[in-house]
Amino acid sequence: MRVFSGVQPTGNIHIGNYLGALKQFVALQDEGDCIYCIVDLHAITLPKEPKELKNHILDVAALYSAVGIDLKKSIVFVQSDVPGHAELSWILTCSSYTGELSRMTQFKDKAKGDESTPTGLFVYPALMAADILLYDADIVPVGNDQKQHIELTRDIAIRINNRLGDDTFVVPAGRFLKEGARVMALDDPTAKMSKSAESEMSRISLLDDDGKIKKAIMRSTTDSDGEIRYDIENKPGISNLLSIYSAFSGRSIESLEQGYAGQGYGTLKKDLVEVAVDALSPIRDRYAEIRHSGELKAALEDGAERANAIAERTMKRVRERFGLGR
Ligand code: AQP
Repeated sequence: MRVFSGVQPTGNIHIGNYLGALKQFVALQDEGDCIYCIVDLHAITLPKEPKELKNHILDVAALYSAVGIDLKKSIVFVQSDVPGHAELSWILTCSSYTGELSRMTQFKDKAKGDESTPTGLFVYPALMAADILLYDADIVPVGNDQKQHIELTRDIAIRINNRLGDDTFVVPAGRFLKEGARVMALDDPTAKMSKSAESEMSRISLLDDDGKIKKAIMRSTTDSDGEIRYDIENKPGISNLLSIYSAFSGRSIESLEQGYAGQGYGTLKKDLVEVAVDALSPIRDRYAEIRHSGELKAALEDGAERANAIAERTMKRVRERFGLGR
């Protein structure tokens, strides 16, 4: 089984990215051949300060290792080190429809109908499809927000396979977790926790210190009825805290509801601070060890070589099927 996924090097990697995606990346290493990318070409769909981007690329690589991705076992690499992503992205762009791209909710949310929206944001899903199809991936571990993009990837792959042969692309499947697949903002539990939200209190970044973790959880938005119960519709704040607790600790929501029955929100929040700090402090330590090491740079070089070898095999097949080249 081949596994592929990626994270954008846009800074502020948070517990939503961790609980929705990175935790799966680690677990799947025992089940298949894993390829984990730092998708820097995706990051420039909105303008980025070049020096910052370069730093964030190494930050994500170090975080991959810090959360438990084995840099020798899995292939970890930077997207722009493999030219096949951009080439296949163009080919897939030509096989996608403007109608289906216009329906992508992430595009609609970010573009908001503004005519000066970068075109890259519009064709982003074709690049994401290229990332996945380039490696003949069977499984793509991601958060719920990527469901629509995975569906589109499958549609494009099937469309091309129907035209050019069933074995042109492997049709991938998304993999989503039960708890953690959609972590909401702590200060507004109706919005997704995101790297780009202005308020620092909306998220917990993986490198936040214990004080910041405590502040964000203790100040998180809840409700006034005082009952610890999972109910997304009516109690989004408490439901979000229960989900995060469950994803960090492995305890089911039901067992948390029973365990906290009759107790106040303050107790739940205090315990969650402890659970989060216990989970995140070893990640911070490992990150500090590896971030500026030669080991990390060597791993990315090796990863680029191994990824390129697979990508080039796919591109040969794809160019042939499309009749490209001499
Ligand atoms: N809130 C979330 N809950 C669960 N999973 C999440 N993911 C993102 N946010 C949540 C998952 O993390 C992986 C990497 O995400 P990405 O780097 O590709 O960027 P994104 O989805 O655009 O992340 P953000 O934080 O929301 O960034 P901005 O603010 O820039 O848009 C993906 O698997 C994603 O599903």
